[in-house]
Amino acid sequence: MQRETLHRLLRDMMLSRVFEERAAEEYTKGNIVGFLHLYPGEEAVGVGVITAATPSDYIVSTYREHGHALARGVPARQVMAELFGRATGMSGGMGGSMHMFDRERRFMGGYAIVGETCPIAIGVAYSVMLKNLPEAVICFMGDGAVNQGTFHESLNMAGLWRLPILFVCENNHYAIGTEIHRHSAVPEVHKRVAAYNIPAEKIDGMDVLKVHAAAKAALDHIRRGGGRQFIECETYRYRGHSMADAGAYRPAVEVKAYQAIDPLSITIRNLELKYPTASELAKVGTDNIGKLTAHMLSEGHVEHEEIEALKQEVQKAVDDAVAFALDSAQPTMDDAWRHLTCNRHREILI
Ligand SMILES: Cc1ncc(C[n+]2csc(CCOP(=O)(O)OP(=O)(O)O)c2C)c(N)n1
Ligand SMILES: [Mg+2]
Repeated sequence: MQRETLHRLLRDMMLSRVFEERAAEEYTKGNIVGFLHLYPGEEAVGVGVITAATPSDYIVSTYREHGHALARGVPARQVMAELFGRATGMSGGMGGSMHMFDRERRFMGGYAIVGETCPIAIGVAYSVMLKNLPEAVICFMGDGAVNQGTFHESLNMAGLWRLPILFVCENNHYAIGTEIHRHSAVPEVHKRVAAYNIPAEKIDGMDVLKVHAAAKAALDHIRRGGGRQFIECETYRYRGHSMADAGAYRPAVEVKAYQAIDPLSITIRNLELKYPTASELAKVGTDNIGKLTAHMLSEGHVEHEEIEALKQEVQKAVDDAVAFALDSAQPTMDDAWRHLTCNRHREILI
């Protein structure tokens, strides 16, 4: 892999991590209200997949999408301002955390309803197929979505019509507090996908290089006309489901095992640490950012000083994003009306 791509992967994961931890702080200060679902721990999935996309591919995301938007190149200022509900936010301050949208970047939204991304992505993919363009649609969903009717109906259509779509299941093993083996008769998501004639693979979602390689291969295949692909990325979220959830249903060692081995010390600064044993660590694997940094250092793709510089760069971008959001105006009532369409005179529109 090219040095430039490796640096982008590392930067985007670090930016996502620092951005999200700062969003948590701003939420506790009352600057962000409503639901806030954060992404620490899962960066390798979003960043690995989105960096494999071309600008002409589409992305349909969930409510845990801030890191996805950042990886797609939306400036941190616009993402933070949206969380703050300001007019300068990427959805004009009217979407908030769960409804980020950027048409120019083909970021076709975050969605609050579990399983909602699937039929929306199918619609986009159907339009790409009709136009016969070498473009792909990326559809994210969580493991909690896989028992929704929309998931199965969408997979059936994608398999039947060989739509140009890459489904990415972010399997963090939990749907809020319910572990996957408690809600799915067959917890191996990729195995269920076989029923719809869709090639599916399970990937280590804590390893950004593996995610990137799998997504790139799948997207190339789709753009060449091969149609529908599915990857299940096994990952982990360090925090609770949302800021309203302390995540007390998970064994402490399961969470701390990941946090303790994070060399950037970004997620752990406010936590009392109890280091897990080596055998406990072996069971849960290695932190995603740590894995990539270790690889890049050992292969000579990056120097320690560059990592420090990168940390400072992302910290500056996030500080700047918060200052920008605080400085921005709230949307007005006129702004709210501007986005509503009402066919008062009952004209025939189509
Ligand atoms: C149709 C529907 N049912 C229930 C909810 C409430 N809800 C919000 S998030 C969530 C869990 C989803 O878990 P998962 O898909 O694994 O995503 P994760 O939060 O782990 O990223 C539920 C049940 C919802 N938003 N939509
Ligand atoms: Mg989940």
